[in-house]
Amino acid sequence: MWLAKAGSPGLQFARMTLLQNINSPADLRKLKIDQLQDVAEEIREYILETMSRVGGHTGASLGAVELAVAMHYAFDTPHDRLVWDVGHQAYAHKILTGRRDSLPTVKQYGGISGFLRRDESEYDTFGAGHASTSLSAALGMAIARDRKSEDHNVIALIGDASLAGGMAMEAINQAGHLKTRLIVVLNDNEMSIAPAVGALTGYLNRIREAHGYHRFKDEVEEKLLAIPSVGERLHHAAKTMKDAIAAAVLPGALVNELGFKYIGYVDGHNVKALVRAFREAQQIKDGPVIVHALTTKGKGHPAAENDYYKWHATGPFDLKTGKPIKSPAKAPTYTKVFGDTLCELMAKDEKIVALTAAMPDGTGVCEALTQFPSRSFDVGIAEQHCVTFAAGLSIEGLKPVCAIYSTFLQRAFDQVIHDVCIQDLNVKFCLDRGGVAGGDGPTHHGLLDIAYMRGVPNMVVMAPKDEGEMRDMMYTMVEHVGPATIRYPRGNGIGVPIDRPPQLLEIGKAELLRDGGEIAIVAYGSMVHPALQAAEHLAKDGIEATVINARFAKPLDSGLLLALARTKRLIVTVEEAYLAGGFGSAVLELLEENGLQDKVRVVRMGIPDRIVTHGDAKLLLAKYGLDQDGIYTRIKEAVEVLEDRRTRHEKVRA
Ligand SMILES: Cc1ncc(C[n+]2csc(CCOP(=O)(O)OP(=O)(O)O)c2C)c(N)n1
Repeated sequence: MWLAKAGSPGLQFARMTLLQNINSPADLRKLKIDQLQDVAEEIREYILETMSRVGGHTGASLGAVELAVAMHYAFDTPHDRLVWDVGHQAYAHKILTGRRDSLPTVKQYGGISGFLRRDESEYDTFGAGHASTSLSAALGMAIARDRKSEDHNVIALIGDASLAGGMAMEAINQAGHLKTRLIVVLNDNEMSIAPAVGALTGYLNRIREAHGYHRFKDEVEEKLLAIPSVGERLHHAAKTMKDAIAAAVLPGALVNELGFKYIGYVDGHNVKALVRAFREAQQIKDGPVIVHALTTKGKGHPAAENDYYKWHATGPFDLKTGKPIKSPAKAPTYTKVFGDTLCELMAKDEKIVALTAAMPDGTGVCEALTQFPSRSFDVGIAEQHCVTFAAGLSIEGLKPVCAIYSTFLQRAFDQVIHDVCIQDLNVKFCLDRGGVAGGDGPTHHGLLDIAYMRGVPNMVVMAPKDEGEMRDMMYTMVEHVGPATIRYPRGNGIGVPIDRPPQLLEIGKAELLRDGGEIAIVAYGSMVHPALQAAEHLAKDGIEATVINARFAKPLDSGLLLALARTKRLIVTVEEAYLAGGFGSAVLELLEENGLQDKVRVVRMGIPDRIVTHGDAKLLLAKYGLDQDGIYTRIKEAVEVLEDRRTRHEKVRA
């Protein structure tokens, strides 16, 4: 069968000769081992063809195709528990586990998730999206298995960059100590999203470089076995010696000293070799084992293999050339404005240091890494370390700027409190993807940062209304002494001029954008412009509204807000974040502290207490009323309630 795909610019068909009959891993296991490489090829073609139209984690998933095929073949999934780290590389796993035909819906509203979700499939044994969680979860499952006297395998698949994450290291420490039966599959492609960094990467590279040694020892073994009569004995002696050498030269401390057995390394694109290695791993019952597979990110597309950095994740692209298909952007992204402004500020102030935790492109720090290599650091997937490292830098008088996605900083909450704010250190946090992240979904939405940052003493918390104000805030942030946070959304700015030098803003001062009427809309960050548009729409209906750009969630502009509370009938707060503990909560707290909670009606607009799914960000925001129309409608409703009350009140008085 050939699956026809409408509108695809390059290859129009994905071959599905074998794949069409694989609706579950049980179907895969009915095939002969010799057919598996073909299955992998079909999957690869299908992923490429689909991603060229819808975009996704193309490079990462292309690199793990054979791993997925071999794991589902060698293990009895879902009885054997397969835990994927991050889950961005798991498209082949999705295809093999009943989601083949849904792949074109990946990351779209109502479609399948781009990561792993327990509610999506029984084969997604552990939900993921953030890195370095698989080993801890798998170890927990393995210990539970042992306690229940069950016998299934527990397998964690983890990338080389995620393995260097703190949690993974902590799990290795415990697994080696407990000697629990656990299989760790290391998907080693020498890459994070950017090239992997750190000492562990150097160590894995040394194992790769021992390739020559491996080949040599295999050849010697074969030759010894071929010698008649004494061959077996010589081979045994040599094997013992060889194992001793291997132990010393190859996997080294990580495995030998920490109690892991090591199988490897294996060509991660050779399904047969992988199946063999996994079967060998299943025989190891007395402790944890690492199967070290070498893979190539983007495997199977020349453009992706040549530039696997850019191909980690892609939008739609031309299948033949690999060139991205993009609609021209009207304005630069917030990420780009951040990266450029950071460099501008770094050029003027030598104390500024730029930090990213494995997201140089995603955060825009790549520019600083190029222009100021001695003052810029990619610390790897290590948000907690990043924050405390920044704390150390600031103690010695530097001004570290941590550029971290809002969702990933969640992991370093204690470091923000304990290592930065309690000591009132001069560390700056720039939170990209503050708000609804779109297709990446629940694990990637940045909806909590207002709450988690404003709750910590000493922290200044702000959000710009557009990319121009973002530049002002960045300047204000580096001039301010003490911890400060800026959050900004994913995607493009709104197209305001950004060529004037950034201005210093007064900390805790809001901006009055429109004045009049009995209603005040107090909007925060990305919601300011939709609020202004809603006010214009309301004005056409004869309803005047004051619009405030709050700028700061902490400290609040209490003078202005209290004045509004005394003079307006309705205050509407709007934010792209969870309502619980968010900006609107801060306004309510202020009113309560000043005894004004009954003076004015307050309506808070934001995200209610539920998990927000994946999908187009605009669509998701509209769903929660967080766009011009939603704000307009909510205010109209609130005004009607107020009018009703007023009429009733007047009737009673009459
Ligand atoms: C805590 C956390 N920080 C950052 C990220 C962003 N991220 C997604 S995949 C990835 C790279 C993972 O590299 P590796 O584990 O080697 O897998 P590969 O993509 O190379 O297959 C990063 C940094 C994340 N998902 N979670």
